[in-house]
Amino acid sequence: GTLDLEPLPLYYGWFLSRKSADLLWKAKLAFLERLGNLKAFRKRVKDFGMEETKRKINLPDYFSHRPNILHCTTKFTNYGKAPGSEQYAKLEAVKTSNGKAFSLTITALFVTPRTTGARVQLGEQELLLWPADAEKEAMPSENLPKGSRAHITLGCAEGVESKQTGLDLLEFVKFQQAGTEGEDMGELLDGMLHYFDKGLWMLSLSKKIEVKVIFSGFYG
Ligand code: ACK
Repeated sequence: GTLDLEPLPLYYGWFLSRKSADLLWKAKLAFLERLGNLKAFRKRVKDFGMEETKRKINLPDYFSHRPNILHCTTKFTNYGKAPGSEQYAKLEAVKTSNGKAFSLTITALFVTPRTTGARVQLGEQELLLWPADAEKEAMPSENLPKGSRAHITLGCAEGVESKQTGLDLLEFVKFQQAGTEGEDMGELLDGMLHYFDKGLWMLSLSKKIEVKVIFSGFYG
């Protein structure tokens, strides 16, 4: 018919399989436990609103808002109210990918005073589902690579919305684009820990984590 009554979802994204979500959750907990116990971290917690301490910092508690389902948002459509929603929903890639399985590559875990998340490296197939303006929308004055906002939110501090995780990731990307890799803090678990300014910590994984996901809309 002429009326398009199909409602748009709250957002589109890749949803982790139960097994992959468990795996990533464990990696996150191990990272937070180790980071919170690291002297270098305990000395640099001003931006987290804390005082330098000799005691272990409970980061899992600090990031008290935990997502129910682990996912990587591609497009926040807000039931069609967000700009560009209709166009996105009409993309050939979006229509044909609904319910399809993908594999996502996680290259790093990060912590900021606001959020903790996983950095996702998108391949060619995945980039077809990535909105052209995702990075520009977040940082209009920057020219950041397509897909550089891709992330999985793993936790937010009290009073912080999960949308912040992608914005925080772009803060790291901005540093890296400017040729700053951060201060080398040595090896931690299965990766190299780097400290950037203002409470930004990134663990670059030496062994990337592959997660199984399904692309679909989330209606809430
Ligand atoms: O953790 P996230 O990527 O951040 O997943 C959730 C999901 O959509 C449902 O809320 C993300 N989100 C919320 N608002 C926006 C927005 N304006 N732009 C991009 N992503 C958003 C949020």
